[in-house]
Amino acid sequence: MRKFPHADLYCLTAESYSLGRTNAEVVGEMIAAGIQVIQYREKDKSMREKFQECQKIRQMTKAAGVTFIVNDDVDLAVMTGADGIHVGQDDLPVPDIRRLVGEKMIIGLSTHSPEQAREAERIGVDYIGVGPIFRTTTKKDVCDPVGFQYLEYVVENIKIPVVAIGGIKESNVREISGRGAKCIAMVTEIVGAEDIKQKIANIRSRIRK
Ligand code: TZP
Ligand code: MG
Repeated sequence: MRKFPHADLYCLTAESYSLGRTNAEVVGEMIAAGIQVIQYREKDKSMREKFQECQKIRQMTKAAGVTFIVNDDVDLAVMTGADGIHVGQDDLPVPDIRRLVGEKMIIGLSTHSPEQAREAERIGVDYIGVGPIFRTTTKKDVCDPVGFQYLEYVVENIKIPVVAIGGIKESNVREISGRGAKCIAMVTEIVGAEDIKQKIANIRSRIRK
């Protein structure tokens, strides 16, 4: 049965912020640091390039027992044997994705309001993204920050796992974990670190357990 793992941190790829390292190199560092969930998110490459990268990252994550999730492209997720697919509110509808991918695959959905979170639960989403918590420029066409009120709403009212995302850094992560977020996603703070292992250790030392 599909299952979103217990994980304190959820890491995403973004090669243009990775200081010249490839996505696969960055994923290798994340795995070495003990990260349990990794999402392939890459907006600037051809489908063929993304496919080849996902094949490689799938091998690496599988060997390490790490959950591998693909952003946006359901075909890429299915064809590379990913554990999950993550979509946004304007992507393909979740019930249709579920019909295509079956019961085993994890489906994650980005949400920005209590209504969207409740609907996600109703339609069988496995975990929700909650954000952006802070202003971020990593994602294009991103909406305004959702505010702590929405984060607190989901922590109190939503039973499926919640992943907080958007503008979260080593410097403010405690504020988010302190508000009850059990799983926290970061893009640039981690892929853009000179020493990814050290950065993850620093972040972990700040998360409220
Ligand atoms: N979804 C909501 S905000 C965001 C995504 C993918 C980008 C977060 O990037 P960063 O660098 O951690 O602010
Ligand atoms: Mg999307």
